[in-house]
Amino acid sequence: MADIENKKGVLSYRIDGVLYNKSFSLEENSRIPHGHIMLKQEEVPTGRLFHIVIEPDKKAVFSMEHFAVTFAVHKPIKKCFLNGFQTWSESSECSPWNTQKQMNPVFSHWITKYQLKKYGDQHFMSYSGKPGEFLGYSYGYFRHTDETITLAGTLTEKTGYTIIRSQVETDGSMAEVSIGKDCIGMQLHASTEILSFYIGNGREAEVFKSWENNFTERRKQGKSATISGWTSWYNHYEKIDEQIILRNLKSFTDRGIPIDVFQIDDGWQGAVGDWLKTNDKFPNGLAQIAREIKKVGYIPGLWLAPFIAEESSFLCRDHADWILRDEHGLVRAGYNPFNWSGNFYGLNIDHPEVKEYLRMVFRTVLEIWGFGMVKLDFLYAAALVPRNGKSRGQIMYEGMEFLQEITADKLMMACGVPLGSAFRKAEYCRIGSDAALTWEDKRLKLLRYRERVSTINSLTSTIGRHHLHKRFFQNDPDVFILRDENNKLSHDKKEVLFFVNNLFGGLVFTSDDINTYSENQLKQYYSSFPMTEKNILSVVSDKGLYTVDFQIGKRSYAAYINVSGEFRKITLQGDTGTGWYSEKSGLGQGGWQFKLKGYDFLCFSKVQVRPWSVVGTTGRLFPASEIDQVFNEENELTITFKEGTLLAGDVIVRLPKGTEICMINNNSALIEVQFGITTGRASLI
Ligand code: 9PG
Repeated sequence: MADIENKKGVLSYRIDGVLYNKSFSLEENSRIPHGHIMLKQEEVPTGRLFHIVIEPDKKAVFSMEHFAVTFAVHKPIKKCFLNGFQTWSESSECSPWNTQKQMNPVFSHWITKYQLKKYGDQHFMSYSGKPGEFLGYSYGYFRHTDETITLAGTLTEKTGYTIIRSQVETDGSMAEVSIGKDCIGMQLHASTEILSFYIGNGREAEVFKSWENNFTERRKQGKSATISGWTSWYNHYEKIDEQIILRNLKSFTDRGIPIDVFQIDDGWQGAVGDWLKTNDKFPNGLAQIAREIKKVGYIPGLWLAPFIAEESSFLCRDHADWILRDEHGLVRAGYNPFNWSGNFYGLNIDHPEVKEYLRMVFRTVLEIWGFGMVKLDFLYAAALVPRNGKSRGQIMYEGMEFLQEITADKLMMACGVPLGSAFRKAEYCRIGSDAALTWEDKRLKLLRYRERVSTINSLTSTIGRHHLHKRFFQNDPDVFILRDENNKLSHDKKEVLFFVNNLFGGLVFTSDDINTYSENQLKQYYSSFPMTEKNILSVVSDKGLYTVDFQIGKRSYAAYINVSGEFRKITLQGDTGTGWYSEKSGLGQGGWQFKLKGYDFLCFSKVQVRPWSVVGTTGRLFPASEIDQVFNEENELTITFKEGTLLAGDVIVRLPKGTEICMINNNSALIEVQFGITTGRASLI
């Protein structure tokens, strides 16, 4: 911790209308007008935990305006990451000299004035736009030149959004970090722990582990599994009906594909807000469809946006008092004339009738209709305005607690939510923007709209936020697309997206109609089964080229992913004694150089030193990840596959030097020697 220097804290608050701006020490408790600041610090592996309490004097009520503490980090900085406001906000590592510019001011003015989009933080936060100044929420880190990381991460978002600002010297030599709360609207009557966070420096895996271990809240129901599935949105959008759903369901069951979840997205409901009634495209209701889905062994999933209502809904007409208001009237959460009737509004989730209604909705969906998973969307809308003495983040947190309660033992996937408020509340959480039918939305990118629907935007955040995966929920990278029709993505781009989602995702969905798949597309889809847990060890990003070290079980892998449009040079890791295998390039060794074309990737499995170990398999996204066990009896090998393996290809096994004959699952193997590595290859089909 020698490199992290405590600077000071600052706060602003009003008491009976009088404004106090104070600074305080981070070394000892302080007396402030009408109260005290109490500090608790605790040393933990790689860093320190801070718990900061404001204790108002008897009868004093603090109306909070600002609260932050600052540190100096004295260590050269290569890269900087600050987590974006919510699910859809683009988040990735950047260089110290980069600028984080606010949305184009004219665009921002229009969308704020007419309340067209309230997805981002532009309506309450300002960005300086100066080189080296970055702002984010809940967590952020520096990657130093000595390969360590300095990480700041919230320990709870109960008292609101944790805001992290960093000011990095543009030469990267050092930085100042401030960690604070969005506390506008917060009223303190009693002793309150306003800020608690971890800050530390060390090896990447260790600092993230330390943060994770000290995060205050526990999980609802232990760890959830990595799952695959189908969702209706990214092919049919809101134009779904009963036939489309059942036809797609059949395309999976006809082929015996072992997906976990089959999910109906937006388009089934009477209106956004009217969740108890289906529209006339679902004349038989949803209970029957959920039953059909369960019957074939999949978990039925359903999309809802519980904290919003569109203007044409009965909810808006009959319960105008349920809609969120501020001093200007009803609070719009956005405008969507394409899929919905136009304006949609946030609900006042403090209203007892709203809570009662939502309880009834969830009881109906989960217990009467029988859905086992819900995708809960547009959640940010509950917390657009501070109210009732609570900050935005406090309201968001309470909203997530409420959803956790009413989803009970069913699976929740959260979307359109400030991520920190969903930590350990949802089993699955979308961590990027929507994927699109094109690669990028160039117009919205120019306007610096971070929440834009765009495939490369989604992919960037999927990689950028990978650290959250399995620590706070399972990451949902959004869908892959392999189909030919109804999209403009090139073949290569689709393959990269498919690989990235399978590598980083804890929930791997598609919306493709797999009936339209060619033989090759089916093979490719099958190559991702069975779904396996990946353990990401490191990600190095270099202008669109990502080098990822990871493990599946005990097997080590290296992937090179090029999302830039240009050729990139890659070098296989290790010395010449390190063997690597990929289907595209065959056997290679450490030091080998490859040219990777734009929008391409290579995935290598590391050759084990032990004879009789599997080097790789063909027809797999992750070579050899489908192998369960290898039994060997005098050069006769029996190889078994994990449950859920859909296609067997060739298997390549390392053999002892000089082996001349080998049988693999009763096929005689083709023996080869390359770089001193003897292998046997046989087809297992
Ligand atoms: C359903 C969809 C899908 C999707 C969600 C969410 O207008 N917009 O900018 C906009 C942004 C995101 C969005 C829809 C509209 O997507 O992420 O998976 O469920 O809602 O309406």
